[in-house]
Amino acid sequence: MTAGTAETTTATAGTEAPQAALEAVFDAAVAADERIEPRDWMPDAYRAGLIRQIAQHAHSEIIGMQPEANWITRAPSLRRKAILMAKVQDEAGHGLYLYSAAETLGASRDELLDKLHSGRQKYSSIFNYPTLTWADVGAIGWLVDGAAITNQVPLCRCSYGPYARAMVRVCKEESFHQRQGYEALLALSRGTEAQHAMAQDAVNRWWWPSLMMFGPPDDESTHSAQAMAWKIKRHSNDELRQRFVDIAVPQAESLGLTLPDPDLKWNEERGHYDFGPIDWAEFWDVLKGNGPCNEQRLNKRRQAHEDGAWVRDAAAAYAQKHQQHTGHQAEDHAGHEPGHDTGRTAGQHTDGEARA
Ligand code: BYC
Repeated sequence: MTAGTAETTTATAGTEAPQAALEAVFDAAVAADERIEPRDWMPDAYRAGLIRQIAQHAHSEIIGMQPEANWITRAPSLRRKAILMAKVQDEAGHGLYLYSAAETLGASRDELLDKLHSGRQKYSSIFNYPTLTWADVGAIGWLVDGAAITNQVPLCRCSYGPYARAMVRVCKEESFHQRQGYEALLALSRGTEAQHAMAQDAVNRWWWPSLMMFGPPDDESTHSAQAMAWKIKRHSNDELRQRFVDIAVPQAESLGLTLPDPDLKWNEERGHYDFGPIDWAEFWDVLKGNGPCNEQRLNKRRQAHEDGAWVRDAAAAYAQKHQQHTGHQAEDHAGHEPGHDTGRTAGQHTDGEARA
């Protein structure tokens, strides 16, 4: 929201304006394409819907590290290994921005992680498929990150400020990820016959799951209508899926690879590629937990969380110590007038605390 609108909201909230007045300010901000910020009034369902989507997105980023990390130790060269490590680290960073964005809505990170670990919140279906060969790393970069960019670039204009701003950096990094995947696949495609076949096999396996990433068809999408009215989503699932197909087909041609869909054909009238039916039964089954790797991914995530407990404990202890220290400092400043110091300066105090 603009400062003026935000002030209006705060003022109205302070005088306990009726719900309708608050809603009117919110609706006007959304209609004017202004950003809703954490301290602005927002409908409960808007807040809940955002927490759901942002949490699912954050979970996808950190679970998405697993299938790729699987290949770090076996990357075919030092260069490929360094690139892949950087990419997997980026995904952790994306998770961090997104959990932080969810926290601005009042969700606690512990609670969100607990929901992921107990299966009460989802992560993207795509990460329940295995990475069988090195070519899968290329296919994920090209197709999965390509689909992610198509979906996430419009999220940079999402009505909720912290989510939209997080997406700007995420998309820049995703572009690098997509290019590295394309380049890795191109090297394989132009390599030996066996390498070419490996690249083709990976594309065959990742194509359909990548199309499923965009979510169910519009007529089965429960959240789209409201999310689009609130400008959280700017395009429907089917629109973005089509956009992705249109981008991917010529790229596959330049890669010298084919896409595993006999119905894929340019439709002059529509100005888009037609494509064959998606196996939605498989999609819903994966969401229910029955994909090839659901169990493995969640188990590994729970284990990583347990293994990281000491880091969280150490960080919490450090924060507490720091808090006590700043508390002492504040007391010192409050208790002593300038010029009436006891001789212990704040600097000395800090040093002492730090070594304690
Ligand atoms: N997988 O009403 P709908 C990445 C669920 S990370 C699982 O259309 P919505 C990367 C949906 O949650 C990529 N579940 O939902 C990371 C809902 O169930 P609930 C992740 C899905 O939210 C690391 C139900 O189906 N990207 O690229 O309007 C390494 C009905 O769906 C999926 C994001 O999260 C799915 N694919 O639209 C490499 C982007 N699709 O919650 C790469 C942000 C749907 O009612 N999210 N469901 O139980 C979005 O844009 C939207 O949430 C979606 C779904 C388009 C995904």
